[in-house]
Amino acid sequence: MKNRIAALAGALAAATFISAASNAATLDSVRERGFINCGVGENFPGFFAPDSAGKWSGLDVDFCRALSAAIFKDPEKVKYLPATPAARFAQLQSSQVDLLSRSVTWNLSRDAGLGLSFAGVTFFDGQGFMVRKSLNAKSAKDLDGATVCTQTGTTTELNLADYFRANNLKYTPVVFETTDQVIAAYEAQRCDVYTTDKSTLAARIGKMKEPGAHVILPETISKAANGPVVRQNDGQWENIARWVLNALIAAEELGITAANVDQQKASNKDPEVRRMLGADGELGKLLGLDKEWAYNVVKAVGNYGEIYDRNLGPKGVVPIPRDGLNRLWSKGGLMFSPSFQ
Ligand SMILES: N[C@@H](CCC(=O)N[C@@H](CS)C(=O)NCC(=O)O)C(=O)O
Repeated sequence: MKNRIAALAGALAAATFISAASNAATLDSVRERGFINCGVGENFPGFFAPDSAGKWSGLDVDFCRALSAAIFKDPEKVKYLPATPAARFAQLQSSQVDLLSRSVTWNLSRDAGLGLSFAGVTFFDGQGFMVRKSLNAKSAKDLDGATVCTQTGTTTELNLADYFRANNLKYTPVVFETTDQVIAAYEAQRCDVYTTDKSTLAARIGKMKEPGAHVILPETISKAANGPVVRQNDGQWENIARWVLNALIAAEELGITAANVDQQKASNKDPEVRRMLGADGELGKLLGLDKEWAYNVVKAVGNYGEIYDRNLGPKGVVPIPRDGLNRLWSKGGLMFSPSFQ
């Protein structure tokens, strides 16, 4: 506990120092450098993972590719820098990366306590529990007295404590720094339960040594709004990240895809589409970008729905049905973009 308080105090001190010391124009340094430093995690297929040639892909990776297209007209001007969940905020605060795009859950203490700003939500998730079937647990309420493996520096750890406390259940946490360590410990039966965001559980269950021996319990114990995060000291960069995400969502709402964006730009008469794609007006200027920034985003990576399908759709590496909060607002979900006016 003492260590954790010291770590939080350190992080807060670092954040204060950064806000006071610089009003960094991140866009300028990114342009000068010629690429974005995108903070990701080590390996989370469907969201961020390198292949054997070191090429990164995933939903969170596609967000950095979209940002790169908005700035450089090229989605590949990105360097991916992995860090563990415990190390990621210091990585951003100390400017080793320009943003984190890697399943970071938005909460008050991160938003207001670490000198950071969340640009929006790329994936709505929630925490769950995986157990061996032989444990015979049908519900999280059956886990009284369990040992639970989880990852340090995460909201997972905090939600776990909250849930067991709220339900008057006892547990013993077994905590590791990386996902691979957590899974190895769970597979070696050092704990009864593996807990993290349900998307990760879904991604991992099929890759266990004996996939059929495990089950994900029905409860979802948290609201995890995960999205890109930037430092709080640079409003322009924050706006760019926010509006690149909005452009991805708005493009899906408006039926604009990578395949039809040229035709939409040339012939769609809808004033919002024309402003967004740079056929009319100068919205890009307000972000420090050129007229065609959003056109370049959609042309390079597609809209939010296309990104979702590529990574998490039936043919993606980790199929996660898009049947809940991650749908567009018009289809009963929470994905919504303010207007391009
Ligand atoms: N979303 C939670 C959990 C984050 C988390 O545990 N992320 C895992 C995957 S869900 C991760 O980054 N794993 C890759 C790694 O260990 O580098 C948070 O923001 O605290």
